[in-house]
Amino acid sequence: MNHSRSEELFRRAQQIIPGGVNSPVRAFRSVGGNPLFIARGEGAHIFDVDGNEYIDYVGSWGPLLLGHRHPEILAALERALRIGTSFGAPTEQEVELAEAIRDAVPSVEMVRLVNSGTEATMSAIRVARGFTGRDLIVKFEGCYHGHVDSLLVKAGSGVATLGIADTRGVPKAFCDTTIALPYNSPHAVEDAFRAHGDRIAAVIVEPVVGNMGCVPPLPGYLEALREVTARYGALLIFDEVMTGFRVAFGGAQQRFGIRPDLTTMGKVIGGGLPVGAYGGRKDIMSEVAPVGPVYQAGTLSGNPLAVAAGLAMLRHLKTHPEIYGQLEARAAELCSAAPPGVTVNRVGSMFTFFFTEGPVTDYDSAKRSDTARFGRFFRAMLDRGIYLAPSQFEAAFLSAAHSEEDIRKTVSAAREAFGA
Ligand code: KE4
Repeated sequence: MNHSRSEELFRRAQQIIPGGVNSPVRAFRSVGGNPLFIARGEGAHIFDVDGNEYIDYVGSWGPLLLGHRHPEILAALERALRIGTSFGAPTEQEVELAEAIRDAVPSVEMVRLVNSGTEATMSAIRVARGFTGRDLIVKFEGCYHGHVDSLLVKAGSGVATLGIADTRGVPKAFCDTTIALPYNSPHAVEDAFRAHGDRIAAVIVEPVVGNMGCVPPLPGYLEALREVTARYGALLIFDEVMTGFRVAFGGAQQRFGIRPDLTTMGKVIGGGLPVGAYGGRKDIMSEVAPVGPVYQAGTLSGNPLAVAAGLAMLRHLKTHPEIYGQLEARAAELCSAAPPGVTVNRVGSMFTFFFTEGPVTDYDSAKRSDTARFGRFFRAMLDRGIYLAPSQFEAAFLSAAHSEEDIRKTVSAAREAFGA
């Protein structure tokens, strides 16, 4: 494949943007080679600036559950453009999106819209601290909750891919208020609460991890988190930025039947535009300014264009519940292509091929993957027109736009690539 235009743009980009990208994982650093610059997307496909076509399994890292340029989302954006782009004042559609989220997510009684998943998690932990009057936050190694200073402690996702145990620039004091535990270990959580229980404000967890690669909760794990947090008067925060509206219409909390105190969301609820949200119990959300003493704000929060796209997305998912069964079946068919020696973790339409014997149940087992072999597999698939997540420690995503033909092509490409 000719990538000369991407290479030219990458050279230019690196002069002015750190690493030539606006988010580290896009730089393809852990898979070798240069990133592709994308010219346009259509359905389940993307086209790079050299005219090469790919079946897209990144989907903008989760938001594009309906694929690129879904007509209902484009129509909603065109309608929104006719009234303006931003007012910095409340609009009816923001109320409609908040109501659509409340109606879909079992534990959400009130919700605040923000502009990214990072803002959602940063705000949720501040509210948890304000509500409980406690300082400590528990998170899990390999989980990533956005680039929140105090949560970039042994984080997963970009940090794991870049091999940085912790990031520079975060004062030790911030790390001292964060306890990082192994995922899928109820004993580790029990021990932490036994030692610090009355100082822990909240546990924040990806109920299905996407950011060390896809790692599902072991049976009983989420129940154990729910029980121990309730027992010690700490809050349980489900970070559903990735799983929300993806692993079920009501998110992982609906799929696994757990009721967290707060939920953070993003990605799908913006339909490809910048939207984040945090919400949950009314008594907790009533702590948020201007009604309560916990401050949080945002110039473009509830932006009319982003809200229009998000609302169109949620309305489409609500009226087409069959999408979730279709995603389940096609993702299962796709993952059947993995050979022995490759561990496939999948929940719904998010999945990862780990190049290790497995099982992969936490960060330590995920890190045993052969990342060089993953890199070769990634490039072999790219050469065959399949665009996977450019990192062993990321989830790939199937959309409702992926056809049976796309799946067949991908399975045969994977069989060749695994062989190579
Ligand atoms: P954003 O601030 O990137 O919108 O959301 C942060 C975030 C929070 N919580 C979870 C569970 C997330 O997965 C994310 C962001 N996910 C990464 C993908 N691993 C976004 C891709 C990127 O960083 O470029």
